[in-house]
Amino acid sequence: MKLLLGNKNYSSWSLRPWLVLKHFDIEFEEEMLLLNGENWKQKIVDRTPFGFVPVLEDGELVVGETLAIIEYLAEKFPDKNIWPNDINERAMARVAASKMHAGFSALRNAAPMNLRASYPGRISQKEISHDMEVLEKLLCTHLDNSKGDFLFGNFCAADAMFAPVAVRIKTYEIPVSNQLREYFAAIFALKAFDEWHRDALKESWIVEEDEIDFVQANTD
Ligand SMILES: N[C@@H](CCC(=O)N[C@@H](CS)C(=O)NCC(=O)O)C(=O)O
Repeated sequence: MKLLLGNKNYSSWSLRPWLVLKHFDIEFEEEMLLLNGENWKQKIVDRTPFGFVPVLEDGELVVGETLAIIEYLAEKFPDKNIWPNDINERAMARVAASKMHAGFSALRNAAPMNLRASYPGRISQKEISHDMEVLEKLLCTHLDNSKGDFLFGNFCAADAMFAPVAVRIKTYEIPVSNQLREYFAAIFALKAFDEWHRDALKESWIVEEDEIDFVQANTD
């Protein structure tokens, strides 16, 4: 199995299935398709079904779209408990993951994932206040009922979906409740996250479109 992924410093969507693969100890290779450099877009278009990373290749099978990749892994490795065991928790974990996949666009647009950067105070709270309210409510409801450090006890696919949010909150020092801060600390403490982080810090490529100066100069 091979995961095609983007630059680790910036590619929030790639981080999600990569964390699932690593954390659950699934053997895989990885190949980076750069989100910068000459002809980068064409190179990704040539290798992927929709012109986006991540993509999982398993023999002849090519799976695009983050959530579909995670679902495929959960079906292929049922003993790994990539989703929670309990049917109700599994449903709620999928709701949270779907909310992340389809929503939080104000936060995602205003605060691109950029692991190496530190830009406290650069994000307008007003712009992201609705997303932050929804985020606090959604995650804290699950954390209140959780028997562990993660949304549904042990780390699961839903937590992987929120890992890039944890990075964004840290990079831009966006204020959050203590409960969320502790939750994000649990994500940062994962061995798999640490490995991704260390890889990201070794990269020197700049993706200008994901740098805050560019983002803020190009938004109304
Ligand atoms: N809906 C896709 C989104 C993937 C996505 O936006 N990936 C970014 C990298 S994080 C990408 O490939 N960007 C290339 C581009 O914007 O042309 C998924 O869930 O995997």
